[in-house]
Amino acid sequence: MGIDRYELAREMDRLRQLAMEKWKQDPLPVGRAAEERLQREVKTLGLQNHILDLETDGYTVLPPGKAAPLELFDELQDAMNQLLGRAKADNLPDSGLGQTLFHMLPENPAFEKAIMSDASLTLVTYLLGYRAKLSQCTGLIKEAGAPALGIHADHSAKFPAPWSNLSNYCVVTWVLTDYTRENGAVCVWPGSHLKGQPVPPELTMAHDREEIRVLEVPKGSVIVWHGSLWHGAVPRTSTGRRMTLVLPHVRDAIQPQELFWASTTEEMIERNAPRFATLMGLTSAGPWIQDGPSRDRLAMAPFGGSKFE
Ligand SMILES: O=C(O)CCC(=O)C(=O)O
Ligand SMILES: [Fe+2]
Repeated sequence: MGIDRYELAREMDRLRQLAMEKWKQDPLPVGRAAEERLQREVKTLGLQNHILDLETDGYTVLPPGKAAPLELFDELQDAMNQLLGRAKADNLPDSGLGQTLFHMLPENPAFEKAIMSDASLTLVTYLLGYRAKLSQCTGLIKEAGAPALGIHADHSAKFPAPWSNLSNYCVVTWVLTDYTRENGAVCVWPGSHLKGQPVPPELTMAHDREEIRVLEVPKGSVIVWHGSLWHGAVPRTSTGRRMTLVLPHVRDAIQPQELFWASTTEEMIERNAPRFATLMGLTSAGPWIQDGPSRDRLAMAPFGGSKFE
């Protein structure tokens, strides 16, 4: 027997009604208004240099204290450690990602705080617009001997190249343990997002090239990158654990990798700012079944043509 589609439509409608009530408290802008609101937010939060980094290098690092107090990083680390004991984490052996914990968001409210951090969310807005949706809430755990992660662009295996300068997917990575070369830090090829092409096969293991920068940044940092940026991770040689919270996002019309509407509760929507429901995909027009799109949700769509909607 399949999923009860009538019940599914009713459940989704219930969440979407609540999302719409929240939206009315803070409707998201379209057109010129989107750009103007974003400019104000960037200025208020002092993110101008990070925007320049995203333009020129394709990534930026929020230093400790900018996205959230260090206590939140401890909370996130504890939440992941608790999950490690009981959730499946061996989906992708030999991928270079380490142990992976998928769809952690409903397991602990600390993840909601990370997703809603003003500074990182504003950078997501810059890359994907106000209607960006969360695509994954995933934990990576690497131990001694973890191999290098091949250099890749996250737009690869999703969108055909050449890619325009627009980001359609971006990653926000919360550094929960210090990143050093020995600890298996993320590495990037600054400016490679402007190539608009996947990494050629002969460069996927070119971690030692001079163009590659290893991001040796302390716990408490948050790294944000454009979906076309070439990046990977160096191998972990030191003992102990490298722990990372990975929060990829997508533009409104793109299908997220994890089904957030399937685990979002009314309490989660209620206790967060209106944008949370949008991140969960609950203010997007689709997906629908026999109920079809609603006129109200179609009216919330990014119809003004600005990349910041
Ligand atoms: O932290 C890592 O090893 C890199 C993960 C990665 O490539 C990504 O999150 O897109
Ligand atoms: Fe990646």
